[in-house]
Amino acid sequence: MPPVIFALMPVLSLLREARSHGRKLLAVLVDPDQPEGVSSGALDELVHAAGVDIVLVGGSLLTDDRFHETVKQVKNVVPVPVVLFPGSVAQLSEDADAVLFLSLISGRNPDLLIGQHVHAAARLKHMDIEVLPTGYLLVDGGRATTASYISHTLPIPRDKAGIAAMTALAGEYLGLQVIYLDGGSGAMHPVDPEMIRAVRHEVHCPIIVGGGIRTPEEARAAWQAGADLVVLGTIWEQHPDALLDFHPEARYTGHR
Ligand code: 1GP
Repeated sequence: MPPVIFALMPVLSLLREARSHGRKLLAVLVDPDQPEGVSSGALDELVHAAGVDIVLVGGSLLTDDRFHETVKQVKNVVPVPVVLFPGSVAQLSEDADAVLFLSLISGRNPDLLIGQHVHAAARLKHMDIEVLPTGYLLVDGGRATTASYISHTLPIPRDKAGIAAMTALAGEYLGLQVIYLDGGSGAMHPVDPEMIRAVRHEVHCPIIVGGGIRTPEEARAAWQAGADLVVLGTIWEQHPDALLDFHPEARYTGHR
């Protein structure tokens, strides 16, 4: 008998379906620039044990050339969608299931609003990969982050929920299908739940939140405020076992 191959649900459908059922999703971010590289076995175990729904791969700056190798390695071991979170047009790979096609709408750098995208489009049209039009908002997380430095943009002040909400709404009016609120990797403070709530109040599309989330309580606060997908980067890189505390049973919030 031929092997049964399970097709993965498109990522946008996964996000929308979760949103409509109030099911909260968890993603881990694999930075291809980690000095040791990724341990595939450890990643596979963790993704299973912690019930991770999506694995993101990408970084603001790559100092090494392990990107393609990392995407392949991750895709080979995890049973969930692998989604690119590209810091530049160099971070596109056909081996992934989807790509966050990011427009940095919190900033005013034209190259990251519609610039790099033109180059990316020319490559993506030859790839069999789902493209997710994503409004990306950098939010001040208490320290300068690589994302903000590299992108030449100012993050939205942490206490200006209204700016974030109107920026996200403008993004949705422009046709973006997903909003990503990011304090930047290693942020001192996660995005304030008040800001997530304000954005949730204005937009209908799925909301991703990441940056500085280290505890299940912080993740839960983000989910309760309206995040559909929470992204963990630094915490699982530094303490992989900590991921087990984010198990799905701890996730139900009853909030949409
Ligand atoms: C950054 O949202 C991600 O873009 C993850 O951030 O590394 O702080 O978890 P952390």
